[in-house]
Amino acid sequence: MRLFAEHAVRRTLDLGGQWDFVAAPDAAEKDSAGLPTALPGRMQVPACWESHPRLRTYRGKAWYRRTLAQPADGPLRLVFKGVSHTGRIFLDRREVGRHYNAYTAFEIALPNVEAGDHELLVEVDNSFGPHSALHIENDYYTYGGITRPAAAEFVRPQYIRFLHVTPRSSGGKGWAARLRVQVVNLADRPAAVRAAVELAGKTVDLGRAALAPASIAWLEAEADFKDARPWSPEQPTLHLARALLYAGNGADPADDLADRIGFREVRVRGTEMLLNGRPMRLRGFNRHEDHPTFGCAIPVEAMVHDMDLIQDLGANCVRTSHYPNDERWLDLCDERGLLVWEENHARGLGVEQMQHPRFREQILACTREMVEQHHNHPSIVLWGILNECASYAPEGRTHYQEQFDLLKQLDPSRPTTFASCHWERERCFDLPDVIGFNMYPGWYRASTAEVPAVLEQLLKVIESGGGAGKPIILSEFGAGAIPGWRNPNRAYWTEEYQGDVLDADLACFLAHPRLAGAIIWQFCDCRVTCTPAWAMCRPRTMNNKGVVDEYRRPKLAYDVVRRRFRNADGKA
Ligand code: ADA
Repeated sequence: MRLFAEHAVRRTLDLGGQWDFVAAPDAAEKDSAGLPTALPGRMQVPACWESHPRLRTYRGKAWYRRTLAQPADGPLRLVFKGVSHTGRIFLDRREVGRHYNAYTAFEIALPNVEAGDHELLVEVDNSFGPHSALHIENDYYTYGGITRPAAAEFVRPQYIRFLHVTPRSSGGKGWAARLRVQVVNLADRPAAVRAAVELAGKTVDLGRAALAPASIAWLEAEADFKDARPWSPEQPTLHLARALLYAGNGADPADDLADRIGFREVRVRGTEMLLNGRPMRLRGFNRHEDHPTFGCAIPVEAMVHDMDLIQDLGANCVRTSHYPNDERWLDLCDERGLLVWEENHARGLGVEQMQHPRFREQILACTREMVEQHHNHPSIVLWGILNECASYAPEGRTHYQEQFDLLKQLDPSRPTTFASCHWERERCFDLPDVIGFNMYPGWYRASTAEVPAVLEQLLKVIESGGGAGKPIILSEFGAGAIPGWRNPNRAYWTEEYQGDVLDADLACFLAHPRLAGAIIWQFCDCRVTCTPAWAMCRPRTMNNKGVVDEYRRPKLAYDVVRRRFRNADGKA
């Protein structure tokens, strides 16, 4: 399920492949609980159901079913890396778990499942409605299906849930790291365990713990890794960290969990961001997980193609607008040295939407899951929240404050940010470590000739609005171009005009001493929710601001951006 093996001890079964399937309107026979008894279709896992010719715009419920063979009486851990938007999981028709939000993983750990065949049924719902505060009609498409990998894990009653490694440089004396392992006791009686972590040629003992029945505990230790080779975009050296869990006085591990880590440190110093003590300036792309064939369930081979294009363009970073990404994409970023701004799932929510009765619970869960699940990726250098939400209002500010507090509590090692678009109205510039701002000179406001003046105006607003002395990233800018529409009149929507806008933007932003980054909106054209409101400003019902189109065919802007990015100071 990752780009490397996570387990040598734990037995796992990849649940990928063809499942039985039925969409709600076609489910003729149901049991007394309303679950279908006949699932005559077939659907791939992972995939979006919109990839199927009959379900291209289907919004609603659907069911997936397969048989699962439990090898022996004992625990079963089901792991879903992404079900879009809501998943309810049934084992032998009994609901065993549920999860909301397409973009984070969840587990269902059952202490005792009988040996033999079981029916695994998953109800998936991608509808909008009062149950959903984050998935709403929006400027991107939210698909349906089991869209990321899934697995069954035949764990022991005690297993490792998380391994978190936090590296830090020990002031010129090499590297050190904090090692934390979260252990779950599924049994209804106490258990004694011991944990260790193997990393960079060392085995570090994390000590013993007496676990209460049905409980969770952290074991941790600090250790030096003086000579470890650091991770950087130029030399993205990864180390395999492997947590081992021993039951009682056992000499053989009862469970294991591996992850890849990089020794690197991100800090903010005044208006600069530092990576391993050296100034880091971001130049890159916002990227939606979207593809005309695969929807958001992009296969690794197609992710690699995106990575090849992004790096060919000379970018060094990607922003996961506007939700946590597939961890295999993050694995690739780790391997290829692409820096990541990862953010939680929210785009453009106004005051009323942030007061939705489910908003707080759903966004806090998403934030927590994102940070817990992606803690080890060295490529992630910024945690972001709440793109263009109501940070201009006191009600909104309360949420920003709470989420920044949560981020710092979960991971104090990374700087925090959010992307605003509110100019003088903004009330939250004082909260994050790094300021992000989205603006579209030459598109929604001003002309290309006015780019430098608009930037100076923005800098003043930020300095006087609470952001003085902090690093500033222009987190979105760009223009729409209908692929293939070229016209010497260089009018709106032509590929020529998009190139002109990005050329003017990058000439100004990349060289500007006050900016710590410039991130183009966007890498590829993406599908949007088809409502009259969006359709009227989104020709093809696509957001057409990609530098490549949805099939990744370069527009004229590709070469413009490539020239600018490849000269880091922005000279063409
Ligand atoms: C906003 C928003 C993006 C996208 C963009 C646009 O800044 O954050 O998601 O909608 O505008 O294309 O207008």
